[in-house]
Amino acid sequence: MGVFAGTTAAACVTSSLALTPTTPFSSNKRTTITTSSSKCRIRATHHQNLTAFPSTSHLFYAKSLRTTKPRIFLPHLIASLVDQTYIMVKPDGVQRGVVGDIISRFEKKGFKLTGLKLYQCSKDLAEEHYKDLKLKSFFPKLIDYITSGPVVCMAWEGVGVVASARKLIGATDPLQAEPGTIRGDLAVQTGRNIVHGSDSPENGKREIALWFKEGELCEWTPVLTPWLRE
Ligand code: IDP
Ligand code: MG
Repeated sequence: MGVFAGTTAAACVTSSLALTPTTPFSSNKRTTITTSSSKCRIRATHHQNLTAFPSTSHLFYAKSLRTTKPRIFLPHLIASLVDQTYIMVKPDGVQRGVVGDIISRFEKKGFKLTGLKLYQCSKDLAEEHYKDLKLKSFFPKLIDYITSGPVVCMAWEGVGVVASARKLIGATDPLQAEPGTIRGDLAVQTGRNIVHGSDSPENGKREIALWFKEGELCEWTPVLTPWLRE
């Protein structure tokens, strides 16, 4: 019984430690642990030490526990810094089976996916999307390439997402793209560079509006948000 209770208490302490990265549980002298049969109850005078965040976290800062001046948290200012970008896996990326890899890189980075679809685009849509390149000699071939098979259309959201996505994608010419970037890792030629990313926040908005219909985008709050931004 004693061994069992001790083991249970240790397990509870261990799990509390795992949730307390900045404030070690063992350093809180006013914390008491009581065990009864197979159940373990932990009572702490400073409950914040049992949470996943330090006690002064602006996210989980209980009014009754305030001892110091709270930090200023202005979510509307963060919201005004949030950009959207249009990312598209081109037909060669779909054919080569790297869609999952490409999506995964943006997910792992910490951006928020707000729109996703497999889509066979028309010539008109491809020409509108690339209208700035209309006078380039490669334009007809580019339109043939983009309309040669389905593409994967994505809308991603986040602070600095436009510039960061361009870095994740790498240079237009895959042979110039740094290893570690999508084009640097997965492609060898400009005419088959497997992915598109908007080049400015304005174009991000324009391209998302061009490729997605109303109702195809989702507003949601990832549960990982507090683990990505303080
Ligand atoms: P980006 O995709 O890196 O933004 P842009 O200059 O906007 O590059 O060109 C759009 C796309 O047009 C490129 O991703 C590529 O697919 C194609 N492209 C650009 N330059 C050439 C070229 O010299 N030959 C063939 N295709 C090109
Ligand atoms: Mg471009």
